[in-house]
Amino acid sequence: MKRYSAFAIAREAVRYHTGWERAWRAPEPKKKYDAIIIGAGGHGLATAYYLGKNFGITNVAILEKGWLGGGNTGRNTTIIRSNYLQDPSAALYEKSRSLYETMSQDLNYNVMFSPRGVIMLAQTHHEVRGYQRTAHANALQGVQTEWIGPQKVKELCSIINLDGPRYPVLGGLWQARGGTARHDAVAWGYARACSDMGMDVIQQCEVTAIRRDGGKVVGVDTTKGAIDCDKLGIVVAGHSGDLAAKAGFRLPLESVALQALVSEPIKPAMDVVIMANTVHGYLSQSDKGEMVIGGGTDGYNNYTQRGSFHHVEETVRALNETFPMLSRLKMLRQWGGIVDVTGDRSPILSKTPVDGVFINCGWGTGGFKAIPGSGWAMAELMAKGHSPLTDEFGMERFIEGRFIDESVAAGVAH
Ligand code: FAD
Ligand code: PYC
Repeated sequence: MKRYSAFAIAREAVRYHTGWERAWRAPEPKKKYDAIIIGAGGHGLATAYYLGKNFGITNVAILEKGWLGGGNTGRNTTIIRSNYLQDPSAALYEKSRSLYETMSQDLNYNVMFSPRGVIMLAQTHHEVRGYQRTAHANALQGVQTEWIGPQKVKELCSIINLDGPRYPVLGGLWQARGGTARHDAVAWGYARACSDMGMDVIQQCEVTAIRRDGGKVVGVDTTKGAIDCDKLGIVVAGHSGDLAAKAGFRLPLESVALQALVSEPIKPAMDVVIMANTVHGYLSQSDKGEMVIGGGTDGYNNYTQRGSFHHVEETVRALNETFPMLSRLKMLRQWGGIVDVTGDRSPILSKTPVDGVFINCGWGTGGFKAIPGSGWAMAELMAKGHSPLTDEFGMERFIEGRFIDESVAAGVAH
């Protein structure tokens, strides 16, 4: 793989850009791999990347039924933060946030990580107490966050109306090194690095069955034929229940649509990310100038991967109270993704009842921020059978009643 650099741009500029090579190969599947990952979203690709980088396992295929990054990874509002409450979550999300800091250099691919800072607004006394508690927990966990008052919120975000009639802004939980990254660049960067290590990223290849010999996985059937493997990682977000059923076990998950929209582009108006969880919406401004706005999940389970108009209306109506200038903007487009939600709003990174099958799912509305950390941890789990970052996130916790409750930190209404 030729490295991307300022020198490469200059070189290609003088030869009319004829020397760029394909970012990743488009191979046909081999008969057998040491490991197969189902799902070329961020989590699947990151898992494969760290299998190669950290454990030297490169005889790997990543199978994707559509196009890589075409699931939730390419549909989210790109918010990155690690201000969770419970210790196992803080460890995992902070590992992930710290990997985002150096991801562009590590992958030699500009993922446009922008640590512009994230505020989670408190607009009720209940939220004030909740976020102050999180700030204290984060201090003990070594995660840098702070509680800030309303005036500081206004300094950081001048378009905010502090004195809303129903929900005045009472302060916020501020994470200065939270922010955003370009979501599809994250998928593309990992895919290019995996391909460069000799792994096969195979698109348009749907897994239709999981084959077992007794209690052990031996391979998968796909729309491109049967492929054998020693280990299998299921990393398919909203389709996790479906794939688990193919392997012969059940998951404590629900799949629901979550949606977002962008406004027409405007001049720079805000340079932080805001999550306003009481009026319910989250927003940031993209580099192109669009206001990127997200809402809550649909109130019923579905696999439709599209938005619904009543959510757009509810989200924008509620946000207008706190951000009145939004009422003057036109909506440019909206979309949805299918997110996989667990009862405690924490992910599942786990061995499964089938020997050799591992599952990474349940990131729900908040897994973009977790991509590198999750990939790092899942690779360790698949390579060594255990990872300190995944120990608490096994699926047996739902039988044992050992929940990792992150319903406040999730920030999105379910
Ligand atoms: P995906 O990216 O969905 O990848 C799974 C892949 O598996 C898909 O490409 C799918 O096609 C493939 N697949 C499924 N079945 C099969 C099969 N049988 N064979 C082969 N391939 C298969 N998170 C944040 O942290 N911050 C945010 O701001 C944020 N905002 C969001 C806003 C919206 C509107 C949505 C929908 C989500 C948001 N999220 C956010 C959540 C985040 O996007 C997801 O948690 C994350 O992208 C999940 O990544 P993934 O790799 O697990 O799944
Ligand atoms: O988890 O930070 C998050 C998030 C923001 C928008 C959707 N999820």
